[in-house]
This record gives sequence, structure tokens and C-alpha cells, in this order.
Amino acid sequence: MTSRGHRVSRWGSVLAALLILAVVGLTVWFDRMPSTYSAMHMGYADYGTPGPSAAAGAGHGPGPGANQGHTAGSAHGIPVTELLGDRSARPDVSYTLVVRREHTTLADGRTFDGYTVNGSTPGPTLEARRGQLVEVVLRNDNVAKGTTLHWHGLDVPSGEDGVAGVTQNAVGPGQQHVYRFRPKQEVTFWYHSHQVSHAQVVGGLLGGIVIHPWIAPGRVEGLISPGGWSHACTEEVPRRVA
Ligand SMILES: [Cu+2]
Repeated sequence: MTSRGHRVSRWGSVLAALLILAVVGLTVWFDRMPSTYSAMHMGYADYGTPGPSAAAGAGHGPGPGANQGHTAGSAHGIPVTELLGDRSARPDVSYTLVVRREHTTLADGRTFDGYTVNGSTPGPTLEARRGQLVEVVLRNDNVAKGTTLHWHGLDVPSGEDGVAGVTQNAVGPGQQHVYRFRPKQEVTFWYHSHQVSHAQVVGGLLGGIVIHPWIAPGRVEGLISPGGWSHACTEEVPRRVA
């Protein structure tokens, strides 16, 4: 190679090295942690249906109508309290769960101050078949800070998810709340409080939930023949698999 050729390739190497340094430097600069951070500037507040000032405002500040641009394609927000399970059909399975704060005795004889569901902890195991309409009436007897029931792992409509402050208000003492959903999964999960969870779940406000396989219409589930007569029992046919 000529000496000119050497000079050109040397300058090429220097330029390439500078370019790499610049890219690495800029990446580090923009990726570094900010010195301050405010959750108030995280994302934006979506107020659902645009208000009368929607056309006037341009910022992301709070207030009615401040959500312009963020609901493009949807004219209306849907309140989570409207995203519910079937409220009109007759439930296939129905439970009433009464929650109490009380001094209770465990199966091994130890006693503690905690929470019970229908008088025990864990509470009753709920059972249903996939596709059945399940109704659970939660009654708060005396839990001062309120409570909810969350169906851990189950896909349910958002408004039935039982997360206090997000999908519903906590159910106060003397109040009740009705949950309705059709399980889509065949699983064993659990239900638990989603209000002051660090105290209520640890304190025993929980129970099991078992969703059995769906049974085809008309299929015979069992045959019992005590003392010369027989009785075939068929499962109630699920109305619809959601
Ligand atoms: Cu959970």
C-alpha cells in the first residue's frame, strides 16, 4: 500500500473509533438514571369520555376533558364497574361468604387473632364447572377497614376482579357485594382479600376455588343403587361457555 493509502486507512480507523465512542457515549448519557423522578409525570390521567373542554386543552393535566388524543378510536370510556359478569341469568352455583375479624382456633389447636370466612380459615372451598355462572355474595360482618374477594388466577370480567380501589370500593362492615363470573379455565386456585392484603391475607382471609371440567349436555355423571333402586344423576347443562 502507498503512504497515502496508509494515511487514509489510519484516518478511517480514527473516524470509526470516534463514531463508536460517540454512539456508546450518547447511549450511556440517555440511559442513565434521572437525578429526580416524580410519579406525577408518569403516563397520563385518562378521564374516559371527553368533556366539553376536550377541544381546547392540549396538555396532559388533570380535569374533565383533559384526555384528548389518548382515546383515539374510542368515543367513550367504559367504567370498570360496568365490566361485569352476567347479572340477569340464574346462577348455576351460588355461595354466600361472611367475613369476620375474630379470635380463631386453627386445626392444630393454636389460636390467633385473624380473619375467618364462614367461621373458619381457610374459608370454604368453592366448586363449580367451567362455563357455569358462579355467584358469590360477600358479606363483611365486622372488618373495620373493609374487604374484597379476588379470584386469584381466574380470568373474570374486570369489574368482578375484587381489587379494592381499582375495580371496586372496599366492602365496609355491614355491607355486601355480589360477584358473578363464568370460569373459562379448569383449575384449582384460591380466593383472597385484596384490601389491606398484607394483614388480611396473612391473617387468613382466603380459601380455595376448584373449577371442574365442563360436562357435555346429557352425560351421566354417576349411578347410585342403594337397596334395590337406582338413580342416575345428570349434571346441569352449562348455558354458555364464555
Ligand atoms: Cu392473588
